[in-house]
Amino acid sequence: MTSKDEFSTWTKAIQARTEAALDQWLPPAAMHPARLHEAMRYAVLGGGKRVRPLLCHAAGELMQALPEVLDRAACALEMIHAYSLVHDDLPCMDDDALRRGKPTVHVQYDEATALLVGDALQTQAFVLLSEPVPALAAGQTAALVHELALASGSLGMAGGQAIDLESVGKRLTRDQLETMHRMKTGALLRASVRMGAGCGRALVDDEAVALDAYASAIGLAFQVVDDILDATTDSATLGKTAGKDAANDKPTYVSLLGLAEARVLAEDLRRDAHAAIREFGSAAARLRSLADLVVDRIN
Ligand code: GRG
Repeated sequence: MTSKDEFSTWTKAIQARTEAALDQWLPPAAMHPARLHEAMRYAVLGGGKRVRPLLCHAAGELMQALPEVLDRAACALEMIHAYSLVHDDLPCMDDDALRRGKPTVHVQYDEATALLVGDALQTQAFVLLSEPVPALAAGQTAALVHELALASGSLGMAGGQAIDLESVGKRLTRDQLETMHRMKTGALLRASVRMGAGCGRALVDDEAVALDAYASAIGLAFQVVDDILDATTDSATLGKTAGKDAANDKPTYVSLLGLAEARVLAEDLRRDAHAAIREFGSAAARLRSLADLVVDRIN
């Protein structure tokens, strides 16, 4: 098997085990209140690239974490991510009708249900993550909860979203745009790497710095690529409405730098991500391939 085939087999296996674990850890659709539980499952299951679980498992494997423990962190991350998409699609935010190739939750159900789906997914993530498991010391569990809460809140994803909403129609400097994206998208991707590693053995200083530099580069690359895809790809391929950034007069890497320079930046960030984990050698091959997976979506 080539290393490319091996990586593709691994990604499919992690995506499948994440789907199965999410299915198990979400309340059954028939459980009272059934409409809410059905809508939560609609928002989470059967779609998405599962990038955060992939990062979590790859970083965790590097630190010899147990796969069953990583499933828990991966599903908590994915529930937070799914909640953010449901709320982002609401009419009071991005007002979108298409997500993962299907009608958004408020279109399929209604706005109040979509709001509650996001709320309940957020708390379900912490129910899952805070549950004591024999393989983790209590301090490790608390650190994981802290990491996810910090990445999701006003200093992370929710704060980034607030900046995003305030920025419509404005010109941001490159630093301001970077801060917004590091918070809105980067914080949860960084947490995916840090939580995966945090499920395993203790990190020595150099390892923590290296993983952080990797996560930081990949987090920003993800957003640069998302901006490029929004400007260059059709809705059917994306599974969500394309061209929305320009239509909504949102500052993006494409509007700031132009398409060609945005592509150069994505490649620079790929190189930064690879360089950051060089010292781990072949043990970090999957993290390396994940950086490629993120950037190669535009190629
Ligand atoms: C509502 C608190 C709150 C936050 C929303 C992440 C976010 C913040 C909004 C999503 C808006 C958006 C399209 C951002 C661009 C990058 C991004 C997160 C894309 C979607 O993530 P993917 O590509 O989605 O990982 P899948 O469907 O593959 O899981």
